[in-house]
Amino acid sequence: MDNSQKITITVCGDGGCGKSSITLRLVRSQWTHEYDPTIEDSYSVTRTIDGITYSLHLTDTAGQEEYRGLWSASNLGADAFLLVYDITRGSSLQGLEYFNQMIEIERETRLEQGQVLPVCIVAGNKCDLQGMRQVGAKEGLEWAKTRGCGFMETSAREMVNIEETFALLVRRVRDMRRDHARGIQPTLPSAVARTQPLDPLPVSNEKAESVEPDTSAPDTPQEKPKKRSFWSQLRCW
Ligand SMILES: Nc1nc2c(ncn2[C@@H]2O[C@H](COP(=O)(O)OP(=O)(O)OP(=O)(O)O)[C@@H](O)[C@H]2O)c(=O)[nH]1
Ligand SMILES: [Mg+2]
Repeated sequence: MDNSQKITITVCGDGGCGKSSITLRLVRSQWTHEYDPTIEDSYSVTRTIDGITYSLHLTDTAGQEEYRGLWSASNLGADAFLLVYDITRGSSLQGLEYFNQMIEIERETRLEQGQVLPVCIVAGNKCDLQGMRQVGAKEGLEWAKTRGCGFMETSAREMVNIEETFALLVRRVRDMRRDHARGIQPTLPSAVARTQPLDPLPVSNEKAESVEPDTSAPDTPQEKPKKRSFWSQLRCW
């Protein structure tokens, strides 16, 4: 019998920001330089987080404007949204506004219907390309925070913060479901899915840009580091 808990995730963002690369890194540990615009692809993967097995169903959506009309309504019904931008392209962060507005409407509809609210995590991808950075980590963090989203900088290429981003997302969905079951329903996006502050991770060799840890809504994966060298590269909120 399958006892895993199902979580549906819609991955969205502008064309070329790395949605497919992040998704493929999670589901297949696969990396490709080739750029092949996605129309829409779905994947399933299992992860055990804090002792619970989750079946993650990911939809890698189309970022290119010409394919966006194919965005299906079911994408909006997801438990969680991963909003991806490219730190080397400022317009890709602005592009997330389009998706966030759709999610806002969805959030209000679910609130009215007494359903569990969706979780949003923003991923500032391509953080390996430090020399080409256009969006500071602080700017990305602020964007995410003011919209009630969690935030991570990622590199699909260097495989930085990929598992951690999905672990953060799963924990937020778990907390959201638990609060909903207890009758605790957040009323404002900014009040959504806050987790308790944790001490910031020690950082020595940073791939992601440094930002003063924010004590109001930081999110740090709680799983024990497997490899010190890997964790020393991480910075997350
Ligand atoms: N340096 C670097 N390149 C990346 C990273 N992630 C993706 N890329 C590259 O960026 C390009 C676009 O990546 P995709 O994953 O196809 O982007 P996408 O968001 O799925 O694009 P659409 O399907 O068109 O919406 C590819 O050439 C990738 O190799 C990253 O973390 N670092
Ligand atoms: Mg794609």
